Amino acid sequence: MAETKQRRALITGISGQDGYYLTRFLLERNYEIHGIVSCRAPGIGEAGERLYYADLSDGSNLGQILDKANPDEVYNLAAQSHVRLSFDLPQYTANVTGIGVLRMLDAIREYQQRAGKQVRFYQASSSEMFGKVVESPQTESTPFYPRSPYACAKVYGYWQTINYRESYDMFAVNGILFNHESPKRGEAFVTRKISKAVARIKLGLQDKLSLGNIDAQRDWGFAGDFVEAMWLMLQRDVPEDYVVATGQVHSVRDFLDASFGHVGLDWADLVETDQNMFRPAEVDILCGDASKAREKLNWQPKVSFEELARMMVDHDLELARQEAGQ
Ligand code: NAP
Ligand code: G4F
Repeated sequence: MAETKQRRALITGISGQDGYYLTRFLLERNYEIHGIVSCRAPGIGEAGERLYYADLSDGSNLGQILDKANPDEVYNLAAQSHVRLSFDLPQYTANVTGIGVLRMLDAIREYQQRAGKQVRFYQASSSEMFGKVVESPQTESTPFYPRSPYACAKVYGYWQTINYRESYDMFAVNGILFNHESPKRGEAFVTRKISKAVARIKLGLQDKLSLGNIDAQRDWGFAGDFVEAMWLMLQRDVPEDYVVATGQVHSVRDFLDASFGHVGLDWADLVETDQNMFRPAEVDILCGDASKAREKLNWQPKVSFEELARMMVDHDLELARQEAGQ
């Protein structure tokens, strides 16, 4: 029987939430994983054999990394991904989250010529691009109305991905992913901020939780489900862009209900408002229509909103117990 060649994936942003789940997903499929970590990662100069230091604000070593990794698939997950922070760091966010995509695409275009092979490229595009939504639910053909420097940068990356696909016949796709969360979610994002606070309040390690706009509504899914869709997009014969979403909308208040309720607490007296958490321009509501992903990729989410909240709180309870020495 002919042996199938082991495929190689290069993941930027491998240390982030999605990098964690995608790495595990691809390892289960026998991929050889190579990852790019930023200069903020610990152990500078001591990265393992398949980890490379690079910064998407500086394209100088991306070509060398591609030569070493020799990937069949590249997943571009690296970004300054915090929307609120992007208002404080708009130029940095444009450079990394926007022009960083161009740097990756260009490095891959040149690498393909050197190596004489085609690479499949996934760009982590975002539902934030729909911003002040012009229709609901949002599909692949809904016009964008970005409401933050982050969203503007993502729109730039989205169009460069299409531009390189059409100009240079590259297999480059955008996954337009709606919010997805997990126990690996960064602690500055609202769901994780809540689940961590629930656990610490329950164990007496914290008194209050400060939040911004709790009326905001999102289409929240589980990151472990969403990384499968990234991979499926790269397995198609034709490169196309896909919305990935659950189609279910919940408010931050709903997440408070589900997570505090899971440990038998009422959040009404425990949550206070912090004006610093409000954004100069807010995205009030997002709701995705993932019909195309369902039909063409045979993809669907498995974890419900309530299960997600419970999973995150249970994980943070374990961390809080360790913190409390229990
Ligand atoms: P995340 O946890 O914030 O991870 C971002 C990753 O990017 C981290 O590994 C980070 O490494 C790296 N990074 C940041 N700045 C960098 C730079 N200048 N050069 C190189 N690497 C850099 O994000 P995530 O939730 O996994 O999301 C993955 C991608 O999907 C991001 O592009 C995000 O914008 C996009 N997205 C996310 C969602 C969502 O709901 N999670 C939805 C739609 C799109 P360091 O920590 O070392 O800086
Ligand atoms: O958790 P968030 O910070 O996520 P946001 O802004 O929706 O962005 C996330 O999802 C995008 C996909 O649509 C990604 F592209 C992006 O990279 C990121 O992963 O905030 C969610 C909502 C917002 O409306 C925010 O105003 O929660 C509201 N919120 C209320 N209080 C808060 C807080 N958000 C944060 N981060 N912290 C608060 O204290």
